Amino acid sequence: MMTSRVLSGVQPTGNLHLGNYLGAIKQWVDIQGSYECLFCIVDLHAITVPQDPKYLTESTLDTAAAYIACGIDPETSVIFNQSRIAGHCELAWILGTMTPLGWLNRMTQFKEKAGKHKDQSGLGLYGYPVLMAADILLYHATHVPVGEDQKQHLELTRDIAGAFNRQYDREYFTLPEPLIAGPATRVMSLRDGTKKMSKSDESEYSRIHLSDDSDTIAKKFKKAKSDMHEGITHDPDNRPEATNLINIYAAITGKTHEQVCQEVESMGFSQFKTLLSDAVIEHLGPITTTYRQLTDDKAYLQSLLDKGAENAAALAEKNIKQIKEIVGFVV
Ligand code: AQP
Repeated sequence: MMTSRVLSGVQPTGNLHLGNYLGAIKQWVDIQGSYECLFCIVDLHAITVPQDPKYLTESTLDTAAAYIACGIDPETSVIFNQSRIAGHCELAWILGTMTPLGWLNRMTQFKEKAGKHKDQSGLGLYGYPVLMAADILLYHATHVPVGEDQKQHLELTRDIAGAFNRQYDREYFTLPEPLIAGPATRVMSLRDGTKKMSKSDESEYSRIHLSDDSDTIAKKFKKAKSDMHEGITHDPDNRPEATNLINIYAAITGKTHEQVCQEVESMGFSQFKTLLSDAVIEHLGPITTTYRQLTDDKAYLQSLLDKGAENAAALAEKNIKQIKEIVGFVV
């Protein structure tokens, strides 16, 4: 029987936020007992926009700490950083040769990140989705838990896997399934309910960091954008900010949207924000404490990534050899 294997990752581009946690890492924790799991720190993706080398190193170790603090068990899941495994780049090149430019031109993340400066953007940023396809296919992952923003890249991964299978006339790659679950698959900025919460937003008040202390979390929710409507209702089209706060509250408390809506419909924003920030502080408290302890122990984090790279390499090397043989390379 084929192994059900999960691969997912986060870029070490700064402090992780509530969107990374609710959209991705919390889902990883929930499913880690049901799949063979590989959780990657995607440093090759991170350098598709310029990074300070010292900060990248620190951020990579901190991301490993965050994974464990959130509840990933390093004894049963493989935690590693992408650049240690040469197969990611090797497979990305092979897959790039069968990815039509038309497919890449449709990718909204590139359009958003490159903005008006498309011609000045690097080839790496443009080819980001091909590298992501390689990350997943290198390990023959069957399931990929991600936030809603990565759905389009996952669809492209399936298309690229299909292109490889057609080109070499065999069902070599299984098409991976996205796992986009929970009530907060797309957490929005606290300053603008129509914009994704992200590490690169200029405003610190747009996001809650996993390392924020209680006072900071309370302050950020207090300043979160609200609207002029009565009560609190889930209405994505007309009330993006209220809807976002409801989604966060549901995901943090494990309640359904319906339960939350009943609980908060007659509240004003101020009362609801206090309820929400108390719930988030209580949930994140133990995560933040463990995270701070772990980030102080660089030697442990380094040894964890060494062991993870060894385990990931065992799988990757076997698979990339097979792939090269299919392509016709002398190995
Ligand atoms: N706002 C979000 N809501 C739900 N899930 C999210 N993810 C990211 N943001 C949200 C999920 O987290 C995983 C890692 O994504 P990433 O490393 O690309 O995180 P990011 O914060 O989007 O990174 P950046 O560099 O800050 O990106 P931009 O340039 O958008 O600002 C993925 O599973 C993602 O779905």
